[in-house]
Amino acid sequence: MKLTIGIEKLEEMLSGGIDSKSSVLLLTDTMVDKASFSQHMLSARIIDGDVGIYLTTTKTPQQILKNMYDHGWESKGMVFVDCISYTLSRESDAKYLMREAITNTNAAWKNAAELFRDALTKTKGFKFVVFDCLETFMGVGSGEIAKKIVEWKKLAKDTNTTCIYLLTNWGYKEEDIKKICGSVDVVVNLGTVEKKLLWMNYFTIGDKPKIFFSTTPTGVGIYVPKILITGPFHAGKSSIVKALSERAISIDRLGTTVALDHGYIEKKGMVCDIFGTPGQERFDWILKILAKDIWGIILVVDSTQPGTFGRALEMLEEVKGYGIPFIVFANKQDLPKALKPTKVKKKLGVIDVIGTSAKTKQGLDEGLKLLFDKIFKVK
Ligand SMILES: Nc1nc2c(ncn2[C@@H]2O[C@H](COP(=O)(O)OP(=O)(O)OP(=O)(O)O)[C@@H](O)[C@H]2O)c(=O)[nH]1
Ligand SMILES: [Mg+2]
Repeated sequence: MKLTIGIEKLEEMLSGGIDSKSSVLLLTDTMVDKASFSQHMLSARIIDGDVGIYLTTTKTPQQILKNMYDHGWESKGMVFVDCISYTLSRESDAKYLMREAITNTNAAWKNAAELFRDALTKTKGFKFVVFDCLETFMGVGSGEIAKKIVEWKKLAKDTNTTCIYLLTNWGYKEEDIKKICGSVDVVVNLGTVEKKLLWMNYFTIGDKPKIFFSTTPTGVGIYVPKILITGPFHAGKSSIVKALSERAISIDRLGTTVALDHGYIEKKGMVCDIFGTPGQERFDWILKILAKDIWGIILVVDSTQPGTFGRALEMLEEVKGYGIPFIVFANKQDLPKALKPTKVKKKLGVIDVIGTSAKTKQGLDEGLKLLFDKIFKVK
């Protein structure tokens, strides 16, 4: 059975979700907040009825609950295996509390492993477990850790448990990483790349494409740094940027854009910055500047003005580099004279046309999602 985990693109990569009762390793670079990533998944599982179990070696249960609360994630009924409070001399009412200093790796590992086994066997129902994190115990050796994970894999099957293990690669030997990767069912890589002085986090499995993400106050969202929105004069670009965005600014004079629109979008697992161009020809020189480093294009046309479609295609040519995904918004569908999207599609001769209205917000979210899907083809 496939389990939903609240991160759609990752579910697609896993052919519909994480396999129930499987063991997954989140193997991450040093600059990724792997704990938040896994807590987002955990929240989705708790909402779906699983019991969440969280083994922690670095943050106290209170800190974890606060992080989850701040993001609006569900943490109801979570069971903690607390391997840190004792070391920090903090009070803890965790159900499973390690009474061994984390600094004594061998003893701590033994104790943590016992508590982990206890938590899995004694907690009733379907369980989703986050083991945060393995690197605390790397001192006992990768072979020992891999051996235990294999043992727990069997235990997980017998106790209806799905396990997520977190491991940051602090430059361990390749053979050590290989051993641990070999002990789980799936390895999800969380990484970071630098693009134009912007550090971006991604996840991927094997040699599948990298999906960029951002952990925002509302959770893990698939991240596109720059989408361009262009189209003829008065097609509705600025209105669409406003309608789609959490925050938006337009640099307009007398009701027309003279420089650009900027909006920040954060919705339904999607995060992006969107840049709108002016529509008037006298500003076409700005188009080329705004079109730098874009990941996708939304071409907006006014569906009541088929006379402007030629200009729309010219503008698309102007900004479209080779292979950049684009879609067309056949805007102003709320107006009675608007051509239907199928008609607009025929006239323009392009594939993806969505009927939209900046007034009623019809089609805007679907259109954006379609563009995201084109940008991140994972299948
Ligand atoms: N009925 C209707 N009116 C719209 C819609 N979208 C935009 N408008 C109106 O169309 C006019 C132009 O909208 P803008 O959003 O400024 O268009 P623009 O493409 O940014 O225009 P320029 O920057 O001048 O090229 C405004 O009066 C909007 O209120 C829509 O979906 N339906
Ligand atoms: Mg405008």
